Amino acid sequence: MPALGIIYTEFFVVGIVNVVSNFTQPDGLRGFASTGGRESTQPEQFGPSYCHSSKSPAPKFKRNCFHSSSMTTNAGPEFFVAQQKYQEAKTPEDRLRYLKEMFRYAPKHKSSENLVAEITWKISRLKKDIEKQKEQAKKRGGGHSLNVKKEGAGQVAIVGMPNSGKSQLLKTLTGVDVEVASYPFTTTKPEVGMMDYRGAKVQLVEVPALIEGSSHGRANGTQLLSVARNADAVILMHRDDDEKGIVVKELRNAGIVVTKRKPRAFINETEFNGITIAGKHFLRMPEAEFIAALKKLGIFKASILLEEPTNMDSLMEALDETLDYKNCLFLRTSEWQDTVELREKIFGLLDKVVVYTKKPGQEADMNAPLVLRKGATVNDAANMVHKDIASSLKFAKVWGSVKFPGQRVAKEHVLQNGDILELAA
Ligand SMILES: Nc1nc2c(ncn2[C@@H]2O[C@H](COP(=O)(O)OP(=O)(O)OP(=O)(O)O)[C@@H](O)[C@H]2O)c(=O)[nH]1
Ligand SMILES: [Mg+2]
Repeated sequence: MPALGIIYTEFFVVGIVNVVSNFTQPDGLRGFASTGGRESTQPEQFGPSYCHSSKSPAPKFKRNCFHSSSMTTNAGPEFFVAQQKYQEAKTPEDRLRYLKEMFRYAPKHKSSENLVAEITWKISRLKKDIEKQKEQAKKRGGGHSLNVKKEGAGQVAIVGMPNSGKSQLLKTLTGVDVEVASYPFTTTKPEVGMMDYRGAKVQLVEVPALIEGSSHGRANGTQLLSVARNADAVILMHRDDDEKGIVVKELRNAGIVVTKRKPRAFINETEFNGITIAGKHFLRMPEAEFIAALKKLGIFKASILLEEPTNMDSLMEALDETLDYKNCLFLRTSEWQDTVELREKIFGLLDKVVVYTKKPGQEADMNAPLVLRKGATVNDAANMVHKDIASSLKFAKVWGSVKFPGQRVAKEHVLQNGDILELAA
């Protein structure tokens, strides 16, 4: 116990020293990379007390400085250790690791919201930088990708831990001849099959098994997760809730969010000073606090559009360009059957509809539907058939989602899944 006490005291001292010396640390992390110089033009906007020493002259903003670091006085010793390591880190990957630790140990109460938001933001920017670097390295010829070229109406990745039944699902739904076996890691490369859904073809890709640590590169994890990231949607196979939790976590660590959809908050940088908010009634924190927090992130010129209840956390998530939100179907091994409903759910992940076309006086071809995005209109469908048909369209009739069969509809009429459409040009 005494030994622990000493260690704790040391950490605490490191913490205090660290907070005071924060301003003097050199580092290259950008506060808000795309804001083009806002940091240095508005130094007085940032946290006053810890970003410069009282002896130093003009308080010049340092990019590594945590503007919200006055909050760190409430943090535990682990936070300060992580912050120290972050400031000493030499590589972007190390900086990211210690930022994540700082996030883990940052106090999570109301008064530290800005600090947490700032760390989240820095993590987001750094991840993006790292990804960009990786992309550039790939273009220069380094590394190889396992990504599968997309075909059909859309691509759905089947992910899960070993033996969760991924191959069984792929085989059943697509008829492709993949090995199903009781030993783990049977599938060693992405396996592909095409699933029929009412005449449309959905590409299913079995991603070789993910495990705990895949997101840190274990068992080829980085490449496997990039296959999932490349897909339009995900099916997550699991034998129990523990497996489900592990895979969700690994996906999340790789920037793939499957448990919620992207928050509907949008930010546009503008030419003019000031922050305007449309949809203020959705704001779930005092406006002044919200704007102050944005300014601390270096955002001074922006118009913000809120389309659902939004707090600082959800805004940060919406702004985080490194996150990829994907529709996901959670399937438990043994608890599914090859039914129309299952195929419908899988197709539904793509946010698309199938629409069959017919010529006047003829039957519709039910084997070759148009695949349109949800919300598409008669005009969109006509354009997909042929531009000339769209421009010379006289009228259109719909069977299916309308009040009576063969009802005449306008060009702007929104088509529903399974509709039959007659275009008269
Ligand atoms: N009872 C039952 N067994 C299943 C089901 N799906 C798969 N299995 C069995 O579970 C084992 C693993 O199935 P696979 O489909 O090969 O699992 P996988 O997720 O592709 O495994 P890896 O490729 O090794 O990651 C096999 O012995 C299957 O027969 C299911 O729905 N019900
Ligand atoms: Mg398999």
